[in-house]
Amino acid sequence: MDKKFKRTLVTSALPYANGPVHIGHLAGVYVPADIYVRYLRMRGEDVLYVCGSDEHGVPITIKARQQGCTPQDIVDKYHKIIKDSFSGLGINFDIYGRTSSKVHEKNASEFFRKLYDEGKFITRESEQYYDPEAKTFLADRYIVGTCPKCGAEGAYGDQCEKCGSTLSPEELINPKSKLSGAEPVKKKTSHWYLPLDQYEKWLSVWILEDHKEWRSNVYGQCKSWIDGGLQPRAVSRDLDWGVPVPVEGAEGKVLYVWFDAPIGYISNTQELLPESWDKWWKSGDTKLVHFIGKDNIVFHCIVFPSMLKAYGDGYILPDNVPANEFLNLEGDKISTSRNWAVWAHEFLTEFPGKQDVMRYVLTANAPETKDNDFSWKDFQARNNSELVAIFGNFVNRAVVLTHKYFGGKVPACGNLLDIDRETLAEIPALRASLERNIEGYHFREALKDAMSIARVGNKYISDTEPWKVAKTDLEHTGTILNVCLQICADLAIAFEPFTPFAAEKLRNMLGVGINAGVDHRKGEQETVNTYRPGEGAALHTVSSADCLPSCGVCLDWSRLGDTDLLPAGHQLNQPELLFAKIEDEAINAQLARLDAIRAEREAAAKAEAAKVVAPQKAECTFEDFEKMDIRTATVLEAERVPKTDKLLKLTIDTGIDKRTIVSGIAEFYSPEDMVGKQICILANLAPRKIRGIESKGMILMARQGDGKMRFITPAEVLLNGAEIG
Ligand code: B3M
Ligand code: ZN
Repeated sequence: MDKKFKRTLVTSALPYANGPVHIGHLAGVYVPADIYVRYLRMRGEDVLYVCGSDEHGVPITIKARQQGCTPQDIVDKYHKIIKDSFSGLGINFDIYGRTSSKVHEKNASEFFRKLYDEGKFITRESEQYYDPEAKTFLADRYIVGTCPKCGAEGAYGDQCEKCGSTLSPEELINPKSKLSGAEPVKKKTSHWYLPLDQYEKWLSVWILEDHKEWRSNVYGQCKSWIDGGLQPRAVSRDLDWGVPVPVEGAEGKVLYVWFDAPIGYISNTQELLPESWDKWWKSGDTKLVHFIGKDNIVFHCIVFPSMLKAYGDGYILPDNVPANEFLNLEGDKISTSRNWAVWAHEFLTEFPGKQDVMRYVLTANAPETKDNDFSWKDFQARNNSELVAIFGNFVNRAVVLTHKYFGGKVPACGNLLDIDRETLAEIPALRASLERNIEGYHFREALKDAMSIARVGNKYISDTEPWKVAKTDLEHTGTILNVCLQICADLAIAFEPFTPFAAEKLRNMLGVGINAGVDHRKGEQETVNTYRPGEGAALHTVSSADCLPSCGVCLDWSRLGDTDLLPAGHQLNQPELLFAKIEDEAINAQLARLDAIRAEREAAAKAEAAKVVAPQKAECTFEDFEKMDIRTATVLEAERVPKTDKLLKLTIDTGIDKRTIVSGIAEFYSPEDMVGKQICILANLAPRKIRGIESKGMILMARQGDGKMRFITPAEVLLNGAEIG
């Protein structure tokens, strides 16, 4: 770590407690942050990992209304689901708090009050939409109407989910309140604003000059905000769910969710470490890193830093904000409202024991520089041909052969041949690259480095064929297996940040523990994870004083790449498979679920399209109309026009004559459907040759917005040739 820092405070975005978390959240924020934190802990750094639920904001009140319960019921429900999902996936926060806690309410309230007292806000009166029936101001999300951009119904006052356009409520056509259905009216209200324009110069130096090393997506977004000129931003809302604005005369107003949520990072730290929290937030030697998704960049790089700057009192600013782009699912944008997602809690029940596979796949495909795609086939392939076939296969061969030839005891390392030496020499270089990549927030590349260690091992055991050497030279077999087992121990260290469950399983097999570093989950008391022989599991949480003396073989990041991690004679435990193959059935079930959702969505979209009514055509005169000879006729014969999908050739009786019309209705009617039907035709349309057939006239059809067509027939059968007009 950079010398100027003594400790690292890592936060990951507080998920809204209005729904479960999905793989997009995991890939974008929580898995990379967890890798980073586990790595730093193993390196012996003092690190604190803080997160929690974001329990305010309008979507939560909307959900509560939809489900006929209170916002508190909603956040209680989802806080638990989200928290359990994270722990199921091995996301090891030091604390997972919540912004509806008392500590947070007090904290956010005091934060606002200090800025208010010091005159750091401006107030502005504005006209906001108000529901005259429900007698309440309406947040943008509470107003729905027709999208001015794409014409979709049900667009929200801030966004159209159909076409993705950002909107303001003023732009909606036919705006209606979601609460009462009433037409909203404008009403005056006043709010507090943080004058971001006053921080523009400072932000420009701090970010654009001093943080050129930030990821280009983050830097680029900040630059375009700053270049575009910053505007004062409202920090309060007319709403009854949130932290009340702590000012006289502010009844019915709460802090804007994006004002209180980032303060939640501080509140959660206080909750965990009531005595020492400020060491983490107010010392210049703390490195603060925010892991977020790209839609949160402005809040974490511009708004929250301006809040902290305005507050003063020694608050530190982020050293980096490694924001990820978005993860798509099977080629489509993940969407909560369309249920197009893989939900973490469902994954955990449908794929028990496969947490590491998900962590691995999400890291291998992490959307670090651009949006990326998750597909179930790729999930299966990466498991079967990487985790199982390379990592798992190598470890299994090494441990099984050690049991076969040496009773499960690590054999001595004898004379090394070139291939042995060269193989061992590859590890330190991979370790250096892995470290560089994690410290530079390049987790995909770091995972490749870790995987390269497994590839090196797998290639080595295949090339040296210890099972053949054993027939003639048991001593050299021992040397080969010694090398393999040292690499297994390297893997047990290197994969701990990425696939902690498999790493633990591997350490159990090897009969070793690991110094997984200090964590703060037990509050002020510092704890260390390590292994004590005879107790079975490879990870124990003990106080640092108890750890080392009773520890058997204890791996440590600092020894990754050493060639004597496992001493000769050390007893291994029985082999277990690290990873199991994932069969087609499991994958097909997921694909079928998604197909069903897609089919449902397409049907709904079609039904929606059907409703679109074509606009009226340009005016015509009665004389124009009179030129058209429209009359009744009956279909006598019908056949498909060969080599076409759309055309029927019809012989019809027009009352005047019998003639042929070629019509593009084969998509909707078979020849049998048409024979004997009375239809209406435009008789005097100039004849045209279609596919070599002369067509005289046109059948009148009604066409819906989705393209569906039906022929027109009189209300009761008439004589052929009856004029229509
Ligand atoms: N809850 C938005 C989100 O989940 C928001 C993050 C808050 S971080 C302080 O995308
Ligand atoms: Zn739209």
